[in-house]
Amino acid sequence: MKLPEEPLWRPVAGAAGARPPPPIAAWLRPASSLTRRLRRTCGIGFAVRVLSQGWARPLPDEALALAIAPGRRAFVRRVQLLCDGVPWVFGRTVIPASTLRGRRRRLAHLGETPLGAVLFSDPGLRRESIDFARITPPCALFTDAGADAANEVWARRCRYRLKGRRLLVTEVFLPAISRAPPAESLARRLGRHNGGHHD
Ligand code: VNL
Repeated sequence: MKLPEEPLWRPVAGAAGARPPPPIAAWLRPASSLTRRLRRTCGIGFAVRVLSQGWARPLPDEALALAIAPGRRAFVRRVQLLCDGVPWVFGRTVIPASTLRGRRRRLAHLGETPLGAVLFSDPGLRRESIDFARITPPCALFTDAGADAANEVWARRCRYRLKGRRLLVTEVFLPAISRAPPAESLARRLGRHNGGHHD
């Protein structure tokens, strides 16, 4: 059963009735690396701010998605993706201890390096699923994302496997990103093409 603190994750954005506003829908689409898309839109004003990283209790729906036993800790990294100092995206990555083996241990030592730089260069990476949700209070993720000034925000959540071992990457699109120029049209105007990565 879903608790009121838990988002209703679905494989299609807006499947439950409420639809994401068009500017947000464009960002939710997994057309390319989000970091790359943000860099292209924001230019040199793009930055990653690490809010926290370390061993913590995953949220109940995260534990479920990753088959982590209740009460078990995982590596949780929380970041803001900023444009000119304004948070556009809240990123939350949950990595079970069993995934952080061998050379994947470096995922726990990213520091200010964007996750995508390491994740998407890993040849063992497969995207297993993608889900979308409208996030409203009293969702724990709403509070965690610092979305208090909004009534609702939209998020997508990708579950990946690295050589069979899971991790979960959640991106919450904050209100300020609605005022950004649409990423796709900008890219088209510049005549650039994306090569395939998803994040
Ligand atoms: C990070 C970078 C996380 C880009 C993201 O989503 C992201 C990170 C969770 O560096 O942790 O889209």
